[in-house]
Amino acid sequence: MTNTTIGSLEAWEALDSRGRPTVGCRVTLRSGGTGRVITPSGASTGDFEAIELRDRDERYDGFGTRRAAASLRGEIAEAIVGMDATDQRAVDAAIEALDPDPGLAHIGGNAALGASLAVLTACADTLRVPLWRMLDPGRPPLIPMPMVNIVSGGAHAGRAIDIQDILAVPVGSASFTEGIEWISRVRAATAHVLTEQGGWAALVADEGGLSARLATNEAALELVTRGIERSGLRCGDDVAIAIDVAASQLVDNDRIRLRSEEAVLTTDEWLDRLSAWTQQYPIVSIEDPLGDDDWDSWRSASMRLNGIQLLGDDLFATNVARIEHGVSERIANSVLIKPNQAGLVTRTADAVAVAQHSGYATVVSARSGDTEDHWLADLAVGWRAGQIKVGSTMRSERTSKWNRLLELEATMTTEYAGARAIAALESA
Ligand code: 2PG
Ligand code: MG
Repeated sequence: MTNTTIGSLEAWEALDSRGRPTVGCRVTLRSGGTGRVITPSGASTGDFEAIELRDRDERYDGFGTRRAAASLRGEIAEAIVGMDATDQRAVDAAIEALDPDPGLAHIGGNAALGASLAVLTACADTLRVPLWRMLDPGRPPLIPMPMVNIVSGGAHAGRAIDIQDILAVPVGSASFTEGIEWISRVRAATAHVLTEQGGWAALVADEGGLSARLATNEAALELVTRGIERSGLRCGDDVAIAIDVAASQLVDNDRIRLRSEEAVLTTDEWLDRLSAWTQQYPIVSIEDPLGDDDWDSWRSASMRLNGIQLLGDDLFATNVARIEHGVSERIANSVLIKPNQAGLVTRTADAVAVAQHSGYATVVSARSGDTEDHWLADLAVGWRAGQIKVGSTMRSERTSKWNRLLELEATMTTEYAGARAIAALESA
């Protein structure tokens, strides 16, 4: 038995930023070192991600996580207590072996990720190294380019508009610190423009972005573009726009239904509209423009939207096999990385590695229901993801990650990814 042997595991029901239950997990090693993690939870969840275990009883509208916490204290603890925490792959394999379902539905993807990440953080605590150093010790850290939510719609904002996120990316920033300051200016300026238009800028969506009931989806692009201009920064050169359509939420019989505009579009009509937007607005990245299993439409999108970062979230679901399939068919050019879609640290790391080896860009992402934890920032830095998306510049579950990155940039000599991290801009 060594210092890094897993000594005990505790678990409890906690709350996420939406006030919905999630799981907390604390792992203690024989050294006394601990790792404590509260897992995040999405709203626009795809069909191919790890499955959360929920109580489905009268508490919290069925969202309670007592069963997930019990799974951690019971079978997961039994499987991993006594193992060496530094062998993350073996620990994750032991957790995986408990569940015949690849989506981890029986033990709960939320429980599995809690244990897996708590083991990783307990190790960092015991070895007295920053968490990012545990990820890929062979490579130097890299501070990611932020992709920041400005206006929300879809499942994060009562479907005020259909597109889920209009985000700003500080493509011209020389450092993360400068980039975040620029985007704070853009958010404030966008709020002013919205107020002038008669909107109510005090309404904030799940990720801290503005939640405005605008007449059309395009009006949101227009609003953020005006916001960038109003901020005094150069539109397109200093700050560009990214969108997350989260189309799995909009697909209706092979078509895209835009409820806020009472329109139903074929894939071709929708792609026409998206390409027109890329001409009119400074858009550098489009996430999930189509349904999460519609590979044919994604193939057309990949041909039609070239020159843009085409980012697969629900499409790839942080799943190695799905990413490999996409790469072999030259679908999309970048992968959103969400640890709780994969359910285990090593599954997530493998997804990052496959994407990076294939020349795909990687964007590490928080969930719309997130927590005060900031391990996500370290994962992005250690894996050299290049980009990170955690919501707006406000609300503590968002700023905890930005603040960790500000801390890392201020306290060590590290490289900043900058705009070259964005797929399709690399060579520009
Ligand atoms: C997304 C995420 C984060 P959710 O779609 O990219 O913005 O949303 O966590 O609801 O899936
Ligand atoms: Mg998404």
